[in-house]
Amino acid sequence: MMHLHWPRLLLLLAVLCYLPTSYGLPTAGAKGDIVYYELNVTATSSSPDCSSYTDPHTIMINGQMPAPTITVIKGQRVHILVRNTLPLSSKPHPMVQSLGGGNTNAVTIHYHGIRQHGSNQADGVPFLTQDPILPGGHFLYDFVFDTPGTYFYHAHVGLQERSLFGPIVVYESEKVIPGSSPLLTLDGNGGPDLTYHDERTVVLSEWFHKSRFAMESYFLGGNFTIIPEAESVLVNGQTIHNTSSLVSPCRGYNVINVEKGKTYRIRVIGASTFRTFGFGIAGHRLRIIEIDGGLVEPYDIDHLEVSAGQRYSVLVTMDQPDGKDYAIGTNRLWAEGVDNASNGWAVLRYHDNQSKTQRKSPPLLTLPHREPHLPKKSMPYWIWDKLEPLGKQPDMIAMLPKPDRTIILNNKNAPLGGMPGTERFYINDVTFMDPESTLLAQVLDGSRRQSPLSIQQLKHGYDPYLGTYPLAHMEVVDIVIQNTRPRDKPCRSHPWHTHGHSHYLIAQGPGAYDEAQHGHIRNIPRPILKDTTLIYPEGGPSLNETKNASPQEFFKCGWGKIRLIADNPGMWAMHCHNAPHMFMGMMIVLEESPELIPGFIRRP
Ligand SMILES: [Cu+2]
Repeated sequence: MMHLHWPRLLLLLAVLCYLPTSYGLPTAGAKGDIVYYELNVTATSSSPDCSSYTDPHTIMINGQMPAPTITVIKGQRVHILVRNTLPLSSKPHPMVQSLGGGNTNAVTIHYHGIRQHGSNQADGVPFLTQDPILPGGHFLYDFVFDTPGTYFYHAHVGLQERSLFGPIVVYESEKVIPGSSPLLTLDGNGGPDLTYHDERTVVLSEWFHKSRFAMESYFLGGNFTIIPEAESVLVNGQTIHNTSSLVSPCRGYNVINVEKGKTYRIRVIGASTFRTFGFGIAGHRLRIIEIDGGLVEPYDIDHLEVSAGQRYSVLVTMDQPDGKDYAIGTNRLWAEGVDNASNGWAVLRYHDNQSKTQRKSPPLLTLPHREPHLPKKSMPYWIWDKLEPLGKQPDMIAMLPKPDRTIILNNKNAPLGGMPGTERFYINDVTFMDPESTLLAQVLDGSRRQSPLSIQQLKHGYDPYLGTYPLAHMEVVDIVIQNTRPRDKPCRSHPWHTHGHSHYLIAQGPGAYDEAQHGHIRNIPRPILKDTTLIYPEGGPSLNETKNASPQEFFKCGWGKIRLIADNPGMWAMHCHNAPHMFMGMMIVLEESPELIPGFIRRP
């Protein structure tokens, strides 16, 4: 374990006092009672976009998509019993199986953005923190929702998360539960108090006209060309694929009812599995107040950039003429060579007194004419350098000790072992494969191997003996995520997600990261804590300049640097939240102070 000097440790402890409560000791049972949830994983026939395509085996929770919302108050300990009621009959594709893919009906559920401080065993990553739950089996997730904000839960096996996802709302206190009082007020942390009347949730997801099984086989098989776009973009599990050929039954567009004059906290959840979306509401400004669970200084804008895994809360005041519908729309961002239009629409409906008395409205099949302002072009770095934490919080980055190390993650995509027609994603030349047995179980039963290498000896932070990126307890690490592209393919964007920790995005830039040249750069003035960061495709040579290069050459095209504190012993995934990329190997394991795990995690 790394040696920490006492003054340095004290400084770090002082800093941690300012961080969200998850950085303290685990707060098991802090509220006394445990809240129980039961989630039944089901396969249901589904056609949510009014098209002729029906998926006979859509994996959901209790037959619902989005899955039921989990609502708790900060500090609540939960027992979530997940039952896998899927049939046993599904057989893994031989190709997929031999390549380590998870194309079975086994499931795990991950609670995205929940830090699981002291509860690594409840993080829901197959073969890292638990064995997958087989059909007929069940698993009890026991943990504390210790940080308020907007989160979601989703399956973490193969591409199951494309239909198995549901919102998580962790309230800051009893006082902001909708209905508890006419006005809900968030503590401004010495800055502005944030006040609203009620809240709504908007979940963005994608719907493919191809079975999960077929797509998983395609991604890992030998006839891969490109990752296909979703046929439909769903808003709260609904949309219309093609308005000129409606197939019934059709639920139409999702309608979100609001009242004129009121302000709503709208929680926007990026549960897509591939694309980043622009999001806006016609005629309304969005005031961003929360990102990935952290409150930020209010920032007014007409659209959001929502990548897979990202969440926002925006305050929206209903200040437009009453009795009308306003379109909620999306478009595709960072979609190289693809039409950026999306069919993901919904409607914000001001209901005056007259419509309030209607018991049930028929499915909404047409949209209002006026469209939201969505960005015409994808904008590198968006507004990430303009956001700052809410209120008078100290500059956390200035207070933290200097980072102990910089880990470099060089990403690339290339055929598997040079086999034409295959494609894998590699981090530092390693494509992720499921370990042979669950890593956390190895730690707990004492069989986990020890590396002969010290952390200082590792190239780019990777330990080839362990197959992981080891972290020492309370280390402050910078992680540079470097995009690259092959000579003949455009650069891609990647939304990177850290399990078990939120992180600060502290710098980003085009082309290649060079430690000597860029090591000191801090171009995010007031970094915010978040758990998903989009690494933008930007800079580097043009396609024309590289077309005659060797197929073995890769060209650096954009980077981001995040900082995190290794304060949570466990086996943590860190991966691109683009599910096909992750499925094709774009994932690493942070093996964090394994010697402390047995004494640190709370086991039921
Ligand atoms: Cu990716």
